[in-house]
Amino acid sequence: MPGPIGTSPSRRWALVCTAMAASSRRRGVCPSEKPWSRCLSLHRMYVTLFTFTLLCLHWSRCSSDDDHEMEEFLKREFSLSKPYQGVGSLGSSHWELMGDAMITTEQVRLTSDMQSRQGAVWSRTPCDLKDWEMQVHFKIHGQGKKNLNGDGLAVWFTKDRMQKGPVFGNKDNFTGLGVFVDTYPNEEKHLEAQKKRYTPRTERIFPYVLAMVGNGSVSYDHERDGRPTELGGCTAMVRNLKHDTFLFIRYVSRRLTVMIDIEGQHEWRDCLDVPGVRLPLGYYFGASALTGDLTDIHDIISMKLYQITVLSKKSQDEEDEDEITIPSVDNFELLRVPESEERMSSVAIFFTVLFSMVGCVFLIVVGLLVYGHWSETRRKRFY
Ligand SMILES: *[C@@H]1O[C@H](CO)[C@@H](O)[C@H](O)[C@H]1NC(C)=O
Ligand SMILES: *[C@@H]1O[C@H](CO)[C@@H](O)[C@H](O)[C@H]1NC(C)=O
Ligand SMILES: [Ca+2]
Repeated sequence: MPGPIGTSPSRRWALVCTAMAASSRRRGVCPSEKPWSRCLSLHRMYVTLFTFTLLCLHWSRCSSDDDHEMEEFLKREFSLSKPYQGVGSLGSSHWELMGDAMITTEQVRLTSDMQSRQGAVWSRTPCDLKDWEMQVHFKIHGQGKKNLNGDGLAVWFTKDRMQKGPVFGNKDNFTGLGVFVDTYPNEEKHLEAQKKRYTPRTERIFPYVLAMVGNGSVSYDHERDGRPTELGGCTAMVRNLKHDTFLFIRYVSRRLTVMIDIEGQHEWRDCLDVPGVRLPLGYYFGASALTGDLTDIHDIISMKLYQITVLSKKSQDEEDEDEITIPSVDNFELLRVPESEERMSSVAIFFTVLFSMVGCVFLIVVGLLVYGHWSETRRKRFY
């Protein structure tokens, strides 16, 4: 299995630094590991120029500060794997089934390929681990052609458990973390029906993996596939694959990282990476899925929880001082793609052109001055 990778420290500048890197990466313009080299679009550059300068000063520390190691241990009481002994039948089992979910020898089937199903599997034990990683082995398959299937599955770390609802089979206004594998593009279909089109910049290709943190009073916008509350996400073509597909959710030092392994190459691929995610202890792990008019088979093959121990050389930083009671995300605004981005961008283009012209004029003036000075001294030398 994949080993631990380094995390950056949780100091303020690192948070901002990575938040902005993540926010530019999630726009889909930054495929590489060096976000600053290529991915800042010009208009955003002006907005972030000042911060950027500060970040540059810290960048070397930002990227090299991996001087702590991590260890991971499988925690059986929070893991679900074959042969699923007692799950769904024994009260002593660590996991409990709900709704249409059922156990076979090969998987926990959350929904079958039928309409209006919802099923879930929930851990019975609240988890008090501070740093952890959940590795989910799942499978989504069905008869439906692309975009005629739905709705997807979710992995949860929430305050409440065993509650039915519209958010991939869990209740709305949930409290905690949800990571969704959304297989149906509701928003796109909705826009299509209105004969509108996406701008390429805001389009998300489905199936799409995304994360959301709820505090109990934030609703998941199903019609827009959770766009208003999206922390980050990525496209993941996970349906009807022959090989195994995995989702990794890592929560270490308040940093949420989601990775996927769906190519059958045993390689992790970054999906999202968000610092400053505050989740209380004592929440429950679970997974759920839902079908509506469109259907799919949503299977969980295993969920393995690893406790992560960060062996930091540094003394414990600010992290431990206050206990978290309500889930939240620092600098959530920074992660958001502004709704008014399209209108913004024409203003930004104007300023880009303006600044460029001012810059050119400045260069020409400087050039002329230098040339004048140079030719003058040359003339002096010759006469
Ligand atoms: C939950 O989050 C929303 C949006 O960020 C905020 O307006 C609201 O005050 C928060 N509620 C609580 C109880 O923290
Ligand atoms: C969720 O919260 C929103 C805003 O606080 C509220 O309008 C809505 O009725 C709530 N929905 C449920 C199912 O509790
Ligand atoms: Ca959807």
